[in-house]
Amino acid sequence: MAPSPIDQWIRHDEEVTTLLSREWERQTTTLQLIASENFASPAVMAATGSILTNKYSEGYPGRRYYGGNQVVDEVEDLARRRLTALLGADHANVQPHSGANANVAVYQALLEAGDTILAMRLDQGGHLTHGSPASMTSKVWNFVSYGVTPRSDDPEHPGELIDFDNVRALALEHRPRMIVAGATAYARRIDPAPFREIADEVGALLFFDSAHVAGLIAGGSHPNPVPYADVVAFTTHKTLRGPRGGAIVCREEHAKKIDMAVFPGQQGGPLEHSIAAKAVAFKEAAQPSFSVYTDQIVANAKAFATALASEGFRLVSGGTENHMVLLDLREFDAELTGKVAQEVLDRAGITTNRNQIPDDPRSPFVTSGLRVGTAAETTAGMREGEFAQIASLMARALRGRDDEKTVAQVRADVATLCASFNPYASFVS
Ligand code: DSN
Repeated sequence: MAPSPIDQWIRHDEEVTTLLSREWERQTTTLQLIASENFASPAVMAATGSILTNKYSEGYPGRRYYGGNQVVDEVEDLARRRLTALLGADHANVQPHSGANANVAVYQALLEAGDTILAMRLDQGGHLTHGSPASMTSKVWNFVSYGVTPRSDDPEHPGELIDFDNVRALALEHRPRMIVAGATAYARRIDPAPFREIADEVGALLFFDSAHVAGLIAGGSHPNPVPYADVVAFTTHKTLRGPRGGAIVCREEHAKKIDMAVFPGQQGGPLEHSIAAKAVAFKEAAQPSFSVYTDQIVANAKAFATALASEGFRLVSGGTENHMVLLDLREFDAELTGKVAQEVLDRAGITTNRNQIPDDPRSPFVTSGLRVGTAAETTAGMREGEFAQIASLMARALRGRDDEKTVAQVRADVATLCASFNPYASFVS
């Protein structure tokens, strides 16, 4: 088994060392296609594992409830400065432990319990925190949900796109206090301008949840919602390629309320080791090479989508303009569910996640869809040719799913491909 470079620090704990080595092996010998994952840089991982994990620092720079925060204050200030510069925002809060926390903090900061929020429905591409019945958000606020346009098989006029007529009609009918733009399973570019227009028409706040596309925005591959939205929240570990966590940027007028909602509203002590790692990631994302990277993510997704379509998969929304492709499996094989596809692909060394598609007749646990993304393997150096190859590997494994030999052969081919694209090759001496 390949050694993990961090083994040396924990070799006295054999059980954890063994588990980390196994995960190292899994991540570097199989394909990582989960659209919300990426390979963080060694610098990001080093900061995440740094001495800052020892420090309690409830509060904000210059206003802490504990002593000894002179250095931590500088770390957090650096992260905030880098983030406001990266996105051109007035104010940044880098403390949210996750994207879900960040979203709830936004609602808590700017709304009263019971207020109406207009957001995208989970099965149409929205996030759990956009008012899913399973999320606490739906118990506190009154969510009204918009969706996507009906399916269309006309390549000139694709369907399953955000239905702005529906957004506007619902906004006029329900007069929400807030409109949420942003999605978790939507392969098209989300333009903030029409959302702002509708929000202005009904006097609503605009919250852009850019969890998935924050990196594409930072790299300039997608439009920046900051000039349009009152508040923008995101995760730092998806296309942005930082440590696992969340962040919020907002207009100055909302800054105090946002800060109060994150701490003490939602959280206690911030994770300053993660905040240092966020600072590292924001600096990495500000480099010209990051724009090259995010453009490549999108180009790879387009090539992947084309190759998957030629294997017989139906592309939800007719294609992709971001880092993900959402597949409707029913035309490839009417019997194949997302759950089975995910399990077969796992056996073949291809990591994906099942996902509901718009108007999915199957439950969220079974699904008719599969979501794949290109951010991680683009970090590993893969280009359009490799993604075309991956589409063919996926189709082979799924067609031959009842034959263990076929699945094993795909797994071997995946390992061969991954051997040339180890994201940490230069990190392992
Ligand atoms: N919704 C998860 C995802 O996109 O994978 C993250 O919250």
